Amino acid sequence: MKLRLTTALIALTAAGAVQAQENILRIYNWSDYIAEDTLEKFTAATGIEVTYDVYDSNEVLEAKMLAGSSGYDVVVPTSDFLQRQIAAGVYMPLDKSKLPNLANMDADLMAGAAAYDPDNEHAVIYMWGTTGIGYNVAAVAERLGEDYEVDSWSLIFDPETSAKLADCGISVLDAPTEMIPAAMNYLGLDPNSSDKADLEAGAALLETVRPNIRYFHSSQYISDLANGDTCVAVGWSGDVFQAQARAAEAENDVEIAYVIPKEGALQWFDMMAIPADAPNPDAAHAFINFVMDAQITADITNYVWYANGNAASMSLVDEEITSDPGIFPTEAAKAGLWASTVYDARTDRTITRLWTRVKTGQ
Ligand code: SPD
Repeated sequence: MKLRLTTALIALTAAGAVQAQENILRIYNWSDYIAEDTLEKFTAATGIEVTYDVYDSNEVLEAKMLAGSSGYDVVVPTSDFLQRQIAAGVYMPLDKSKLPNLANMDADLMAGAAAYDPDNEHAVIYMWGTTGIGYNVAAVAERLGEDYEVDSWSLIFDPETSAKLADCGISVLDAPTEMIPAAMNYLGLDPNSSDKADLEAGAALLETVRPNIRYFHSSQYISDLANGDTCVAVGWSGDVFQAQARAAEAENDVEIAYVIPKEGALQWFDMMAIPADAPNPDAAHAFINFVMDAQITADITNYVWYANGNAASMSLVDEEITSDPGIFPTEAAKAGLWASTVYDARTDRTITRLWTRVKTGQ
């Protein structure tokens, strides 16, 4: 009798543990990419507790996804990485019957994202942005002259220009599939080219300006720009605006600006997706649907300064954000934006090798 009771107790405890587990949602998202109260509100609305980890590189996320059993329920790859991860069977198709807030999404932007994920079968736009240049207005003017117009990739890629800025600190993203195409574009080559000679030319240009670059990192530049510890960063639009906001809050006399260079820039979409082996796909769907609520998306945009793909949220986004051409590019700037290239495995290996050479000189 005693044994039976114990067995029943164990069974109950195990069921309880499973249930408790089912009420946890594990999210893996980019750093500095969510409003302060989003997760709290989600838990209040659904009773689902959240664990939240961050990364600052698609390569790091990809390694985890390809290894499998990540334990995450929602992840946020950029659309080009998403496409090849879908091909590798990393994500489950979304159950759209659980996503009524899909009706809030901007049809044109979702159609753009569908170029990487036909019919938006596996993912929904979280935020989108551009990869441009953040800079300290006074520090750059001091070195290049009050009349110097910051509107070109030459700030980084012209060795004479970047040499004049090296002392105040230039950082670039540790993102080879963004930096090498940006250099190719500056050279007048197609940034979407997978041609080895073109990629080598882009990498060679980066090697030329390497002595002027203080570091390669994809998140540290937010605080460094804001504190005046660096003066130029190749960065993601919203992150640079966060640096601007932090400097303004600190009242430290640092003015940060963001520019989409006149030669053009990468436009990217970060996408919410559910790993095929997610422990809690129901909670994952609930979270994705929650984020697509107009007010929740607007709150995130208002906090992280990134454009979103949610048409219904736009009237709730601060005018300061909707009217900023660095966040919502003008039609003229849009014409110069290029979309991310999806590289095959061989080209990807070439890029990785070139990037190691750019960073280490070997
Ligand atoms: N701090 C959030 C940064 C989000 C950047 N997304 C990556 C875009 C890659 N092209």
